[in-house]
Amino acid sequence: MLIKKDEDIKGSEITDKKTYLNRRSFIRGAILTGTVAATGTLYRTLTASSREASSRRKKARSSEVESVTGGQGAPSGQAATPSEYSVTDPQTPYEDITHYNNFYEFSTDKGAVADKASGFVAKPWTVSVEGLVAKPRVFDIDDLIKLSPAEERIYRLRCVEGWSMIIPWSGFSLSHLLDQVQPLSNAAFVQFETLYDPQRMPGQRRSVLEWPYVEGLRLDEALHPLAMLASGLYGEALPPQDGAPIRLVVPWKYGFKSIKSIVKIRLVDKQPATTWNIDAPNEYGFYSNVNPEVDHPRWSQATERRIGEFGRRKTLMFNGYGDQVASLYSGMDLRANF
Ligand SMILES: Nc1nc2c(c(=O)[nH]1)N[C@H]1C(S)=C(S)[C@@H](COP(=O)(O)O)O[C@H]1N2
Ligand SMILES: [Mo]
Repeated sequence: MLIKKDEDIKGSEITDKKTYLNRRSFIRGAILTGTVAATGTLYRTLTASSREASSRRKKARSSEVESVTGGQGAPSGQAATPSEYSVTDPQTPYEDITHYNNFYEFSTDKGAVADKASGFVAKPWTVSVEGLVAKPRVFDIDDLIKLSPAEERIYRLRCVEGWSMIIPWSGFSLSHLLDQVQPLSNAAFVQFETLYDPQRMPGQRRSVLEWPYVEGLRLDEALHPLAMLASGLYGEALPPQDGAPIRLVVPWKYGFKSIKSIVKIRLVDKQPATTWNIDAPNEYGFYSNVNPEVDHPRWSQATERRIGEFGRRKTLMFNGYGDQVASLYSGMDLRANF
């Protein structure tokens, strides 16, 4: 049967089989058209996007200069200082980054997320930082974004499904926010929560996942300078489909750890529940570090498809960030703690 072809499932579904079949019977008629639409979008962007992308890039570069002086007081994380953490791989075109998305709150079809999310207004917006902290605080998004100067960081993003992109985010290390609230000595983990609002996020009207989407990090992972709060992309405010107005980016872990549209950050003493682990604990662990040696139960993680490239490339341990992050896991069995 066409829709069960290995290639189709591998490239388009992170969901486990149970949910997949469930959902398929729920929207039986729609899934084939969805697959075709997604593929069409991808091919179109591969051929038509390079000109637009390079003009975006130029624009991104010129806004580095403007944003240092504060710009127009725009609420976005305009790209600013280039970062020492950037990789030099060629950047994925803006069109692909914004039209090939996983954001189940809007759609399970990567090619449809941008359209479904286009009316999403990420304002007003607050982020509550709470739990085991000395100074809990509800931040207005405009204040949060100004906590630390925006840096442009070009990071690899490796989805657990086996594709990857190179994305120029703007924002700053999550540690700057955590410093503000002063974690208590018994805080050991950080839990993150996405907005729950089925009116504005129509995908939440279906139980494809347990809502709201939640994620978590160990506190030392969260304090690692590579763990980033991003509010911009290519020097512009984050578009809804990429997690407006603010999202986490943890480049050494599979993409689903990089939770979008965050409204709550909670410091806790025990390892928190995480959405994909709740959904399929045998497939998605709490750590979810990119690891080419530990396969997903249903596919290999040894290689990946870089969006915009043909063929596959080797997946790197910790997504290529091993020099920076491997010490966080010294002495741990990364097969048991997948
Ligand atoms: N709230 C929320 N965050 C999410 C997701 C989601 O469905 N909901 N998908 C994750 C997955 S699987 C990936 S690969 C990345 C994709 O980010 P991008 O669309 O900006 O490339 O977002 C992650 N964050
Ligand atoms: Mo993903």
